[in-house]
Amino acid sequence: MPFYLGFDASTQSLTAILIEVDGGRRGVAALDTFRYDEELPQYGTRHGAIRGPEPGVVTSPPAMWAEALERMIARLARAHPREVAGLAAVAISAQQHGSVYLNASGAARLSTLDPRHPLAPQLEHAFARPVAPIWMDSSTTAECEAIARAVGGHEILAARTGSRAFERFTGPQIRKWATEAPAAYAATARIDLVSSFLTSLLIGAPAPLDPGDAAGTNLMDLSTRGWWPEAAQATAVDLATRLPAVVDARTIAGPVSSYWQRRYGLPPARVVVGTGDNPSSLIGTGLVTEGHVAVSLGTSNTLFGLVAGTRPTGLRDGHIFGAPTGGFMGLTCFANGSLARDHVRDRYRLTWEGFSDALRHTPPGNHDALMLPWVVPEITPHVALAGVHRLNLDERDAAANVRAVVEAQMMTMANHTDWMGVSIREISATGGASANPEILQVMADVFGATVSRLSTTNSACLGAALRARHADVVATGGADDWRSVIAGFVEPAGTVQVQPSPAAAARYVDLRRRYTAFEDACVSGCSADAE
Ligand code: ADP
Ligand code: XUL
Repeated sequence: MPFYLGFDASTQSLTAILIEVDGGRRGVAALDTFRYDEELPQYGTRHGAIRGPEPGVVTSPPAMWAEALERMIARLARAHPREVAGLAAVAISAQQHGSVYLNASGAARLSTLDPRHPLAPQLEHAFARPVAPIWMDSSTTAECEAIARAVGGHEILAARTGSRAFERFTGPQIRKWATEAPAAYAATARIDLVSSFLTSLLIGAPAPLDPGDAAGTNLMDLSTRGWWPEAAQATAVDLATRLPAVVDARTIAGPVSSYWQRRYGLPPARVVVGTGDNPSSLIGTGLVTEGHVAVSLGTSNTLFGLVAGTRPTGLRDGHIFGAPTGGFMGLTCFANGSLARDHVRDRYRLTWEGFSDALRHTPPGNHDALMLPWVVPEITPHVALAGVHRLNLDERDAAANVRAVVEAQMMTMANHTDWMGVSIREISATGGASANPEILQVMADVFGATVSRLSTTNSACLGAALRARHADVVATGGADDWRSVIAGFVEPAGTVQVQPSPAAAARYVDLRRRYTAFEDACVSGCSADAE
């Protein structure tokens, strides 16, 4: 009986899901997760990352991801030997934009890993840069401007690559490092994204990238789905030779390497090219046709869905990425997701139950009290300096602050995703906070849309397992049919639905305008009280 394995290496944790498909019988055979802070404390991360030393700099140790992958595989092999032995295919989903810098011996080491020894110590000298800047880094404003200038402006960059230059995108991150540490850059043989790094470890060879993750670099030409030479030149010397190839998202990168076969008894299962967590979530939320959107409430909040592939000009917000289904997806990302919700919960010493109570006992619209919850620098809208701003909101009123943070997140998401041109009537919710029905009620009311909570909160991980299944079917001569791949895993039957209240939805029409005015005022220099 074939089993398929998906991993999601997110900001704070690594999750694995094993699914089984036997004709019409489909199910989840295993689900396991662990948090980096708790299980690998020796790396010194907080919420999976390390901040500083300079303002805006946020990195993670790539060796931690490698060790996490090995520990997870060891756990799965121990707890589910039969399923692991029956593995047909595997795929990685990973946080987007983060970059891993391997030196020449590191790149060569991939194929000579010794199965008698653990992975991480064998990679000790593999990195030309010991840390990986991640999507939360906001330290590259100067590099964004330099790259945009060199290619003829942000609009030209956006038309080619799907995005204006963004601080967290890999191109600006590479440019900063190549400028600051030219010798170490010269000693870099290969620059991976997190997805291709982990896929390389699985196959024991340099792995390619898919157009979903590659589009998160400001370097990929959407029309050719290959690197755009002008952008590469504008970013760093001889960059193209250091980047993985971009291939179709259904490509089999290789078999599981002999390291995993010998050390943990894995079969030589097919490993599909990896992708970012958002493209992977597109599959895991079942968005294989246009017209629906999903909202992921994870460390970041994201709203995404399939789009026609063009991007209106003149916009600051949003991105176009390649979609795993072969077309394009639109996405808008908000940095202040669970960090902002956690901040408010902790500040008022609440449990999630208390947080939900506060939402239940406060009215939609919150008596016009507003909060801009920028606990960390914000991506959408662009805000370089973190700060929590309040309007008509008493800082001592815990319940009002809880409602304010959730309403703010939903209103800013609704306001900044008009550009996708999708009339939002139905939303699939995923990510850690989608487990909270009171939060989903605010989402339904603000968007005036039905919100479906999927049975899995980790759709990125499920999406990885489903991508593995899809690529395996195609590789063995089967039909390229996404609907049949997701059937039984992402079904309306397995969801909980939250309906908008018409009175509450009407309340937000006006409040969204006020929120925009408050947000605009603060983006251009806020005078309100900041925490
Ligand atoms: P990521 O994948 O980005 O690491 P997750 O999607 O796993 O993040 O979400 C983790 C977050 O989910 C936690 O930080 C927490 O804020 C949030 N979370 C978990 N349970 C609840 C709940 N009942 N209500 C609100 N938020 C929750
Ligand atoms: C998307 C983005 C985040 C990360 C982490 O552009 O930056 O969603 O992928 O989840």
